[in-house]
Amino acid sequence: MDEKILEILRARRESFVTAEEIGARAEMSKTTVFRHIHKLREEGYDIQSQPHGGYRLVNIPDRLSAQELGWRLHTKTIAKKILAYDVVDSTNAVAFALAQRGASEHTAVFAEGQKKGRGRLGRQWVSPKSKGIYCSLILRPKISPDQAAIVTLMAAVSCAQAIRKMCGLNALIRWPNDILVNDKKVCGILTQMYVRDNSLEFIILGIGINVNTGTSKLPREASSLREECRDKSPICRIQLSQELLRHLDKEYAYLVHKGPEHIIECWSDFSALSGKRVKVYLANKSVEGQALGIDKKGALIVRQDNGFRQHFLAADAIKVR
Ligand code: BT5
Repeated sequence: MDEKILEILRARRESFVTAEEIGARAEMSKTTVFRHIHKLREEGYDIQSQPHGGYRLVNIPDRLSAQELGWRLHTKTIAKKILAYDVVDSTNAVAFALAQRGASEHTAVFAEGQKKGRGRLGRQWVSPKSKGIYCSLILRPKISPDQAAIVTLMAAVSCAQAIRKMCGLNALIRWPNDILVNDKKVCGILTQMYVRDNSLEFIILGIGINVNTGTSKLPREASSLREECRDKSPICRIQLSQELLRHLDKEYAYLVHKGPEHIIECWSDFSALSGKRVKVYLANKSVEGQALGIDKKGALIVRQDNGFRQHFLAADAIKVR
């Protein structure tokens, strides 16, 4: 019911809508309209009222609710079903448990904050409440486990596109899973897969973006989009999330229907490493050379000084100055 009232108010944001009109359109009594308006205000909706003039929606709360995230999202696959939580341990853990119980690939899990946000290899992802975007998508692509790395790159391309479009910042991808602005990490991606009998059952694609986070809360080499914007004014997390979900929807459709070529092409436009001298860190050694690009599986191709080329599917890589 709240949704119906919001729909009516949103459609006429420039003028007031009377309680009678809302009641008639939402098929409820005026008293019920009053009750719902009161509830919406308690949830943080700024609804202006005029005696006998009705109601006008002035502002929506800065909260990643399923209702706001799904409002006119119009994606085909990604986030058709949105679950939004206040604080969880990790959205990846929530999505993983849901996927194991059969949740569809339309499912997206969002949280305002995370107590045990995860990075790769048991690292931590700092997730202050109500400042960032923390979300995990359940994906069930029909690919083999050794092709799954390309999904991380698909997400990285989508994140870079969304950040550039919404914030006008020069977002670049540091292979495999970081988004940098002005050489500082503003976003990280954690892809986890579940494999049974050598076949990929599902992927949990976790994305963390520092949106309005103050730098004091972040590691030294990190920043947030707000901090990197010239005017430093708050960025609407709902709009940015929607932008991201739409890019993911488009890129994911390309990937599953047409293969990885489009991602590889886009990736090189956004790459912070292509053509640069890099150092690739593996579990017990590091390799230096020139980054040439990525292959069809999403592996980073590096030419060492002796001319030898290596393809790295999973590692950490940094630019060497
Ligand atoms: C990542 O790992 O960058 C993956 C981060 C994925 C986070 C999302 S949030 C939603 C979903 N649910 C989860 O639990 N996780 C995903 P990695 O490349 O291993 O980088 C981790 C390193 O980044 C840490 O060791 C820190 O140095 C640094 N770091 C931690 N928090 C950060 C932050 N908020 N911003 C930038 N850097 C951070």
